[in-house]
This record gives sequence, C-alpha cells and structure tokens, in this order.
Amino acid sequence: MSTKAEAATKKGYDVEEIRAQFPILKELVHGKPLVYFDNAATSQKPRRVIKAESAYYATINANVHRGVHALSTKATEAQEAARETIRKHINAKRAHEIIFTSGTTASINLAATSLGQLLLKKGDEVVISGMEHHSNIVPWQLACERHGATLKVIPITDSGEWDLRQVPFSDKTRILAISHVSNTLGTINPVKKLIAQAKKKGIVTVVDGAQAVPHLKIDVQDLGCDLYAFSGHKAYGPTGTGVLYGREDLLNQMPPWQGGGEMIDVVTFEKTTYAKLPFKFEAGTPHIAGIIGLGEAFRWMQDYDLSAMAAYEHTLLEHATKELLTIEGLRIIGTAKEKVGVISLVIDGVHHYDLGTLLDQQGIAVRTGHHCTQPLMEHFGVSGTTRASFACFNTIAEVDAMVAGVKKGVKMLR
Ligand code: 7TS
Repeated sequence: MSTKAEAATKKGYDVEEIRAQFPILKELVHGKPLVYFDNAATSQKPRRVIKAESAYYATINANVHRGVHALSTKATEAQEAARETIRKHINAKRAHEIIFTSGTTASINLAATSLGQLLLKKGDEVVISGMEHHSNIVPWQLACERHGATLKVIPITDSGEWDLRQVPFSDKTRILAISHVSNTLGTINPVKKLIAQAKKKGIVTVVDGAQAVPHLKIDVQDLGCDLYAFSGHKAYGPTGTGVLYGREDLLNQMPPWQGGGEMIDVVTFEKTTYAKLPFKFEAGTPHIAGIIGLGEAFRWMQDYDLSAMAAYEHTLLEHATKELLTIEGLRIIGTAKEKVGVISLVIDGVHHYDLGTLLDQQGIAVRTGHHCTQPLMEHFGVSGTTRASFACFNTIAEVDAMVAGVKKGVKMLR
C-alpha cells in the first residue's frame, strides 16, 4: 500500500486525499468548479493511471508477444502483470481466464457470438432481465436471430428489482445473461442466488458487471458465474479497455469470435488451429497502453479498503436521496433496498434534458435520457431521467450543490 493510502486508511476515509489524485477535479466548467456526477458513463482517472499509460508510450512502446527484443519483452511483462492484477481483484482461479477486450460491449458480443455458436439451436431460449443495458440485450437478440432461439425477460417490480417469482426458466433455457448492478436504477441484483438456480438447470450464466466492478468487491468464484464482463473506463481505468472473465473449461469449449494474428497456433489455407487461452480470444494487437493503465487502476483501487469506499459512496446516496425527495413533484426511479450510488430522477413539468443543461451551466455533470435502457424507460412510463452517479471522490458538499441546482432548475423550468 502507498504511504498516502496507508495514512488515509488509518485516518478513516479521507476524500480530500483521494480527490488530490484526480487532476481533472481542478478544472473549471463554465467558470465553476467541476462537480462530476456522470461516473456510470465513465469515471475520472487518478494521476497514477494517466502516468502508467503515458509511461508505456514514453519508455517501453513495442508490440506484445512478438519480438525477441527488450522493449517487446517489457511491454509483454507489463501487460501480463495487468492480467494477474485483475485475476486477483476478481478472484479468478487462473490469469488465462482473463480476456482483454475493448469494453463491456465487446465482452458481451464475444460471449453472445461464441456461446450462441456453441449452445444455441432452433427453439432454445436465452433469459435476460427487464433492466438490462442495450449492450446486454442486442447481442443476445442477434445471437437468437442467428440460431432461431427466443429471448425471454425477467420482469421487474416498481422498485426496480427482479421479480424472482417470475423468472422464465424452462427446459429450453440455455443461457442466462444479467446485470450485476443496473446503470439506470443503481439496483444491486441478487446475482448469486439466480446463478445458483440456473446452475441446477444446467444453464450457462453470463454477468454484465460494468456497474458493479467500480463499487463492489467482486469474487467470480463465489458468484459461481461462467462469464463475467466489465469495462476498464468505469473503474478508474482508460477507455477502450475491458475484460471478459470466463471459467477455463467453458472458454476452452467456446469457438473464437474474431480471427487474426496472435489467436492462432498453426495456419494453413486448409485449416487453422487456435492458440491457447487467453490468446484464442485476443486477435490482433491489443490496446497495450490501456491494459497497462487498467492494471494500474486496479492496483490503485487495491490500495484502498473497497468496503470503506462503498460505505462512503452509500452516505452520498443516502444524503442525496433524502435531500432530493424534499423537492415537490420529484420522483426517484429505482428505489431498491440494495443500491450503489446512482440516482435517476424525474420531476413533474420539467424535461430531463433542460434540467441537465441547467445543471451543466453550474458546472455539474449529470447524464440525461434513456441511459441505453429503453425497455426500462418504457416499464416506468418515462422517456428519460436525469441521472447522478457517484464515485469515491465525490463529496457531500457536491451533493448539496446539485440539490441546490435542481431546486433552481425547477423554479426556472416550471
Ligand atoms: N452494461 C452496463 C450495465 C452499462 O452500464 C454499460 C455502459 C455497458 C454495459 C456498456 O459499457 P461500454 O463500456 O462497453 O460502453 N453504461 C453507460 C451508462 O450508463 N452511461 O453511459 C454508458
């Protein structure tokens, strides 16, 4: 642990020590201090991550696994160190169960394409839930179309939780693909429980962990999932990076989804045999700088007590929820018992886009719209929401600034 982090842990949660590590937090937006509440879209990056990425280019830039030369060896070692850091972080058994991708979207497309080919035939079913991001809907729709299978949906309740009495498992269900945490509602889903039910029926399980990895301690062995997908850029890492974790024996059975360099063993014009894991699924030159930055982001997180971070973010959520609900006509979409720091709100007579624009003028960054969850918007009968999503560097004072901004916005817009 770095000495700074050690001091922070000893003192309790020192948000100022954390904030000092994020250079962007010193920026002014429209002449106001930046209040960044769009972490579910992408989180900000600590200096260590930015430095690690640029140090690769400045000192060891070379392609990986190719050359015998010194730089290539160093680049390969740095990339593989990141793989080991991530293995440890999510408690995978083996480093080669960690496949690098460009993000959650790519990870799920890999899973859907490859599992579709391996498992799906006419009449089979894939189960997702009613709160999925489009990235965990459309790839499965494409796979279903390709193989003549059908998509089934777990309904959700008015509080924004799965209705576990209505899980549409049948004898034909082959795959369960579900989000660990909802990007729009903040709901922490009981994935372990549902995975256990699916396993008993021989259903392969895929978890979209895009919104869970930045906030929760992840243990893929404890969850019991077969595949687990996430993005680096939502967890303090660089954009263009992501991971698909997979159980070794399943990954060995899955066909590759992209062909090219690095994923082969022997190529002839008649037949190609494939490389061992993880390279079978990593065709072409990876985002080496990004992967090195991703490793640094996870080492940075590991320097802190993740449960203290989660507890701190929860205080932001509780405070924001309480204060926002004092505003007349304001409704929070997503009131599950277990939530991360995400608040989606709608206000009678106020359009989310107008509110988002007014908040932006005050330096407060939120996201507005459907958040790539159109079926969920339809369920709640709204066209979009204004969403604030918190990270470890946000403060109560920032929440208060947002609440004041929303109040001001309501006065002006209603
Ligand atoms: N799954 C979930 C649950 C997500 O929240 C997102 C991105 C994705 C998949 C896709 O991740 P990507 O890194 O491949 O783009 N969610 C959001 C969001 O809530 N606002 O912007 C992006």
